[in-house]
Amino acid sequence: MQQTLVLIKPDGVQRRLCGEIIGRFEKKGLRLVAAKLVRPARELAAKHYAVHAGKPFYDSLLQFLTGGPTFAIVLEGREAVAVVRNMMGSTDGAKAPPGTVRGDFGISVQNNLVHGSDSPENADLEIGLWFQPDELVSWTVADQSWIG
Ligand code: IDP
Ligand code: MG
Repeated sequence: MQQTLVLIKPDGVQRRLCGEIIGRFEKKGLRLVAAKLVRPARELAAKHYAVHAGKPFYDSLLQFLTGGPTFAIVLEGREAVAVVRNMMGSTDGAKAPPGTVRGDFGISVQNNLVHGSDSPENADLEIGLWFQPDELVSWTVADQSWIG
């Protein structure tokens, strides 16, 4: 079953939106397989956002991500990567449609509440950055056959 890495970024934690955001993903049918509050070191933040190294917003982005606790979670489910990306909304909160996390709660480009892996391959890489293998818990949802 597909897995994806979700980060509730420091602005989401500071704004006490962890429960709201995780609740949306749970109600959709995704299941939690790992979760922890992390204050990432710059090295972890730099690896996570390595693809953006050299861009004008890169330094500010690393300062943002290392500036407070982040809630890191792994979610599992059918098409988990695409489902989370759709529910997040586009990068800029001012443009993200209502009904999405960024569209409902954010208006900033950088401080946009949530990260979700953008492909199954990157999900595997990112899960490996943020979690040890034994931190992922495999479990069966009792009503799985009703959810799909
Ligand atoms: P994504 O999170 O929607 O996949 P990316 O383009 O991968 O967006 O950018 C990673 C993160 O970098 C964004 O979520 C946002 O926090 C930040 N970011 C992206 N573009 C800008 C920008 O133009 N200015 C400031 N921050 C940005
Ligand atoms: Mg991205």
